[in-house]
Amino acid sequence: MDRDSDQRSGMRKNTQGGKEQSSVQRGLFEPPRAASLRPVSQLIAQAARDQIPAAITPEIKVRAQKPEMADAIRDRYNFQEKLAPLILAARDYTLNAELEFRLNPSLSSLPDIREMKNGSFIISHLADCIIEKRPLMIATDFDNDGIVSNMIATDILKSVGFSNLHSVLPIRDETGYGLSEKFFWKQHAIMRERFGNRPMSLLTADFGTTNKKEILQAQKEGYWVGVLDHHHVGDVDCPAVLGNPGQTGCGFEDNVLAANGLMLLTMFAVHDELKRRGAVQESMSLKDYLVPAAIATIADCVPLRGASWTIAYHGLRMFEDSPFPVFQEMLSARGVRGTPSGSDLSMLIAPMINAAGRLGDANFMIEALADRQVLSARATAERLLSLNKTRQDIEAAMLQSALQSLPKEVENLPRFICLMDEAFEESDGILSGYHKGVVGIVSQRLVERYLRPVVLFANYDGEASGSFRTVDGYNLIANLDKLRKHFIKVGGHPAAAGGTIDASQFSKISELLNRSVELDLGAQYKPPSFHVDAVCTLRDINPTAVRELKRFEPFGTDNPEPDILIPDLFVEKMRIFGKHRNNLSVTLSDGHRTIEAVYWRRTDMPMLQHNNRVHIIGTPTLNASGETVQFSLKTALPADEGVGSSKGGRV
Ligand SMILES: [Mn+2]
Repeated sequence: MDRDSDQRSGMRKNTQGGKEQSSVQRGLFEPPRAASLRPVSQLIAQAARDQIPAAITPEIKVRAQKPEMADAIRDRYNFQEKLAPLILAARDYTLNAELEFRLNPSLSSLPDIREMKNGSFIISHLADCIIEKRPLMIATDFDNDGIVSNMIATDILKSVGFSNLHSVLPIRDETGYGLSEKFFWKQHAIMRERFGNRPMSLLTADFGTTNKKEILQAQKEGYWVGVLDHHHVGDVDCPAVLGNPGQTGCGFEDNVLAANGLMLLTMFAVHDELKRRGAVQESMSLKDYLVPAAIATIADCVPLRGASWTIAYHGLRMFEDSPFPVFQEMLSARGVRGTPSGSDLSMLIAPMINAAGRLGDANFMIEALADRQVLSARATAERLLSLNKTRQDIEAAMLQSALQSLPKEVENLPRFICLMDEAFEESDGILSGYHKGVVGIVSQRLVERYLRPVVLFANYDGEASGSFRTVDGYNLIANLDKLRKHFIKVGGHPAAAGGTIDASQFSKISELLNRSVELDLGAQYKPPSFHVDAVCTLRDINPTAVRELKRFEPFGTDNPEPDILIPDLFVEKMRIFGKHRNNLSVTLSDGHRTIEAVYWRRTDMPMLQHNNRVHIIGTPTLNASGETVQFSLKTALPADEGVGSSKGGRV
């Protein structure tokens, strides 16, 4: 599962330089222009090109405000301004251990992986392998979580002098996702070539839970197989030594860790075990790996609580002390200097790491992320920047094409948006079709816009790979599990999943998916609720107040970005910016102060018209200098409209 993003660094350049002057002259509401593109279906007339259903506004609810608790939090934790304490109090934090853990999680609170079911078996087996120099293959997913899992394991095993190691990621276009049979046989041949007929081990991470057939095959070839995974277990019995907190009788750390966190704790424990057995002398610093682990943890959208929170919190704060310069170089390549924010990790760096596996062979990343040389790390960052740009171009073209293939009126949108197109193709600079490495991101964009579950399938020669995303209230993997027999394969998490179908079954499957949404969420469409943490004025949103929000960064699942409602502002100016002309910048005023708000990847907000009075909802952030407050806009409402409170009243 992963989350990807966009051109935030573009904001920093464009909002300060004179570069966007030209876009103002080109006209305000020019439709976003993707790289050259072609409609999904030739049946869609050119004239209808930009008639796409309007974005849906969620139902806005303001959380009950608790000013007294906010004051208590402010005093106890020395906040200067009231904004952060107000938000924490509205989120039901009180002066208890939960708040203490949110604001000061201790690294010593990280759990011992031996408490995980099969944790001790995996650790002692790996320690045996290393001491006896037995060949070991580590195979992980090609997304951020999988790449970082492999990088951590490989770097630590190298540091203890273990060389009988084959670290590998699948290549999407060659063997597809995960531990496929094709992938296993290919890697097995490499292992045989290198190590002959010696007994071998295979450790997978971020996949493996559902690969019963392939694991049995590997065991038949003499492998010991261990799996570190957090994907949905379902009712397939995994014949490997399974380290998956989601399995029956486990629940390790409340199942919040992504594969990279499981791998980090495992390798730390293996190192410990080697030391205990006298095989290594020096200690290992777990802290060295917290930066990549934090990025992959946030990118994988796991709940940011328990050990996931400890990793994400400390990784963000250790950024400048990382022994691996590539992360700093990636940030520089995106135009950001100095200490990153949590969203710099998720919106700028994580997509660059993901781009490699989306578009091709990401195997170079296992070593490139662990590179300790600045110059070569800089070259890696440049390479990833360029891959990410290509991914953005493909995404923009696919999104445009997907939008045009939807019914024109929002009332006619299906409850579960299911789209399929032919495999992605580029010829003479024209991008067409769906790229199977990018379908997930575009599904996510459609979820954000239409607030309902979405799947996009890319049809490669009759077999279509799909990526599912959803909204709160509709559990993907639970519902897909019930439709399992209609899929060639399917797996994932409650909020994101992947599946392969026979393309001829597409209509049937979309019908079944639509029916399952109606069963779950009712026959009538209701937009999901959006919770506002606090109602503030422009005066409350000063740089100190916004800086204090950083005390509970990074934001993500279970620790959402602070969402604030600022009532009654006038729209002063607007402009569209960005390479794909898909971001909208708005200057708003309360008559005394102004604020610049940015609507990322969207330009259609009918409320935002010159001189309109609006309530805005979104997240305040600081610009690069840290002195100016900007506002990342989620939505805007006409100022004469009241807003519901979480308790049912109006404010
Ligand atoms: Mn994962």
